[in-house]
Amino acid sequence: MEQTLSIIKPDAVKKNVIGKIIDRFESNGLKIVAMKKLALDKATAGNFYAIHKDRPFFNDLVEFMISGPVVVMVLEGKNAVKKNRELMGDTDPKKATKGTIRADFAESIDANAVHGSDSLENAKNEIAFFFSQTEIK
Ligand code: IDP
Ligand code: MG
Repeated sequence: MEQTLSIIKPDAVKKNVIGKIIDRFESNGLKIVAMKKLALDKATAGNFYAIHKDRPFFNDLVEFMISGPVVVMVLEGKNAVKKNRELMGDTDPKKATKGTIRADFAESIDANAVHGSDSLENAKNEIAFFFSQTEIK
């Protein structure tokens, strides 16, 4: 069993598709073992995406992530990290395979509906960034 961090980003929350996105996870063998809805502040969003701080899109990414509430979840299942990335689809929704979350619910590379950890090591760090062990059941 693996755990990974998922975030439903502000664009998808605004579109009222939280339930539809969660259904993709639950229908594909991923269990929600922790979940909260919150509004990120600039410092928190910047720290979460610190790995991208030198990329040209960093400021836009942070502004986007604080533009509205997000839903942060820990997903658990077999090969959860890879499974979640498959369900999400390509970073650019225009390149994402039909039937993936980003192809179906996202508009653009900056407003792309979901975040998902890209490795088991990053998943552990990202889960610890948002949740204490007692919040994961
Ligand atoms: P990922 O979310 O598929 O893992 P990353 O490369 O880790 O993609 O980038 C993090 C986020 O930064 C993306 O989900 C997207 O919102 C934003 N992003 C990535 N590349 C670009 C870009 O070229 N232009 C604008 N935003 C981008
Ligand atoms: Mg990434």
